[in-house]
Amino acid sequence: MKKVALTGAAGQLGRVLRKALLERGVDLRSAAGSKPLEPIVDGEDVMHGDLREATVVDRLLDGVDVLIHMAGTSVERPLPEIIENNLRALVEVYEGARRHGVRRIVFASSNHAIGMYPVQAKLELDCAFRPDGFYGLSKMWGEGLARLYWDKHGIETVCIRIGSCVEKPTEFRHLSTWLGFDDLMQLIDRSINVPDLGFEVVWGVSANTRSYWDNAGAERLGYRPTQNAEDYAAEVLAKTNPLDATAQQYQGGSFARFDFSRQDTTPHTR
Ligand code: 15L
Repeated sequence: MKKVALTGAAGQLGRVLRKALLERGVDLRSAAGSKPLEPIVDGEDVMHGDLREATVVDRLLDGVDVLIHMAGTSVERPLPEIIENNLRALVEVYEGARRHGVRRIVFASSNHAIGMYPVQAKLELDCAFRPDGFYGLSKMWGEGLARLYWDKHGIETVCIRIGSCVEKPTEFRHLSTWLGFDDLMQLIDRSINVPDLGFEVVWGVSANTRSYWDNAGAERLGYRPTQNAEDYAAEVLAKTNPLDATAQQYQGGSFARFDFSRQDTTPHTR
């Protein structure tokens, strides 16, 4: 059986993944950042520590086949924090994967790597990056790092460009960006188990009628989403859209709106 490690286990998605993977009987090591994790099953393999430290990464990756890397800053923050958590720590993780012969990493990328596209655009997987802030920029960099370690060191990565992974859609943008938990688990399961993936990028999105993203090109992964945000449309459309007029024009929503200084707020066409 494969040994799987999960970073960011105390985070919003990490908590969902940790519980669901344990329930599925995965041989899991869960890692948190500064605070120790309370075991949720007897004898659970848990740890915590700062991933910028090689000794912590060594503990994380010892005997591991696949790493699910969810740790890092997950929202827009000042650049120094992003650099430490999403750039430096990621290099340490990939270097650790080299040292320990980890075969595959599942990297939590984000839709914010392309958040400055207009909501009318339907994006393929090979679209150009249009990050909507330093956070989105760090995810673009992370995808580049993953590509480098595949090409130079043969470490496989699946980059999942996660949309809005919440229990159910609660606002208008989610009708396009939602990733339901069942679909998240299917994506993770495929990412762990499909053989010979090499380097793969996939939109982490459910089968939403209004999706901005097209997963043609990621067929090797065999991801077949079963959830659709449209099932919640009536509920969502009865509410006021929380985004202002600028944010509503961009796929990244409020992240695109943040620190926006152009007078003309319409998305650039080139
Ligand atoms: C993300 O990348 C964030 O981590 C999450 O908090 C959400 O904002 C999500 O994107 C989203 O775009 O809804």
